[in-house]
Amino acid sequence: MERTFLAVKPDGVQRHLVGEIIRRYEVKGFKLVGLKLVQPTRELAEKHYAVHKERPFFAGLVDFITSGPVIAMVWEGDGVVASARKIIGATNPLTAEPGTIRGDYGANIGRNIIHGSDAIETAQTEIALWFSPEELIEWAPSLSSWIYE
Ligand code: 3AN
Repeated sequence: MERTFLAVKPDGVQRHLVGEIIRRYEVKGFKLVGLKLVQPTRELAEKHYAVHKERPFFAGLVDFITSGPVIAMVWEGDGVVASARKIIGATNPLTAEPGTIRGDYGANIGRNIIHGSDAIETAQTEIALWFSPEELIEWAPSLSSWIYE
């Protein structure tokens, strides 16, 4: 089954959006298989955002993501990578659709509340970067047959 990595960034934690964000993925029907509060080190942040290291906003992005605790999560479900990104909305909260997390709660591209893996391969890399295998729990949700045909 497909898995994705999601992280509520320090702005989302400070703004008390953790419960609301988790709620959106729970009610959608996805399965939570990993969850922890993490104070990211610079090393972790630089690895996580390595693809952006030549971009002008890289240093600010690393400063921001290491500025406070982050809620790191792994969610599982059919098509979860792309669907989770739709629930998140566009990178810039000012252009993100209302109804998405960034569209509803964000007002600035540098404070866009949540990260979500952009592809299945990226998700695998990010899950391995943020979680050890023992931290991911296999469990059988009792609602499965009401969510999946
Ligand atoms: P997304 O998070 O939507 O996948 P990416 O991967 O293009 O977006 O960018 C990673 C993060 O870098 C964004 N979530 C945002 O915090 C930051 N970022 C992207 N573009 C800019 C920008 N032009 N100025 C400041 N920060 C940016």
